[in-house]
Amino acid sequence: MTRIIRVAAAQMGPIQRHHDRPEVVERLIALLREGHRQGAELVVFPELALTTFFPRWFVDDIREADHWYERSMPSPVTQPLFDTARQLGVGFCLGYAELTESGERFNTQILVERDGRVVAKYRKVHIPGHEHHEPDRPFQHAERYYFTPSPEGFGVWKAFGGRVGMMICNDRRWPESYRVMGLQGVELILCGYNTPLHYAPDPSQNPLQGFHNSLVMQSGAYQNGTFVVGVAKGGVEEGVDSLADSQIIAPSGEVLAKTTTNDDEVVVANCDLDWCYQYKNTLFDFDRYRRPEVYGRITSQRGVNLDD
Ligand code: CDT
Repeated sequence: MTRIIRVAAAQMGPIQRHHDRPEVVERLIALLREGHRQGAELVVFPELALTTFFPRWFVDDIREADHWYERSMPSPVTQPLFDTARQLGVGFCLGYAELTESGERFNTQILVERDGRVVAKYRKVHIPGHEHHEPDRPFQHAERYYFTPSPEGFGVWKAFGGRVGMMICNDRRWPESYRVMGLQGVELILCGYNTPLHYAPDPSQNPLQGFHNSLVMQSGAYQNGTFVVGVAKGGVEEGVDSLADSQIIAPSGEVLAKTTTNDDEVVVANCDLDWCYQYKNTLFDFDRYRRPEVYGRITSQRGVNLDD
């Protein structure tokens, strides 16, 4: 029995501030239908796929930002996406800002099975950017003001006939994200992102954004014997240009499909989950070759220690 799942990376172009939720949900449904037309059983949307990337602005009182967050999922406005997906028998992965009943704010992604069940919720672990307004920047990246880092970490769920994990944007730059899932046998990692091309703390990195994006996801896929699906919200959103380059990567590290525009665009690939074992059972046979007894610093220490 093969375990081939056809996956779609449903890249989005910009969502401007004045684009309301119903309009955005219509775009998501159009992308979902396009994924289905191309034979996909799973359609992956970007990080914060329902709104503009609002952490580029500060508000004095965070409650002024409540309208960017979802209090339930599905909600009346997102229900048509869930209904269409169930009718088509297509699952999806969706990123959005979550405001919990107890008032916590997370950067969240959910995984919905082909029968419409929400099978998993992941909340972003690595929250990049800054907490306070930095007037010298051309735009803000205030995720650390708007989101609490997840205390739950990285899970892996049985879904779509395999073992599926999720991460969100900045998580993809950290090898620990992949490895924690790799140690749970992950076969397919789904990752939405919003990556501005301008990086204020070190603009020499600006021309390398596409290179770094591919570098980390291809390495993470190869070193853990897993597929990785990275999906952007790209293009010029509220004057900020963001990386597109959505891609589907094999356990070999090879790119199977990649977008060519920075707008709404769907690319698909057949992901044979058994391919993972050519890596998991050979070079990256963790049980045989890993040396956790000498990796203690990875979990006991956060920053660099120069005193030892
Ligand atoms: N959304 C997100 O995590 N973006 C970051 C931008 C760089 S940090 C300001 C990223 O890692 O792509």
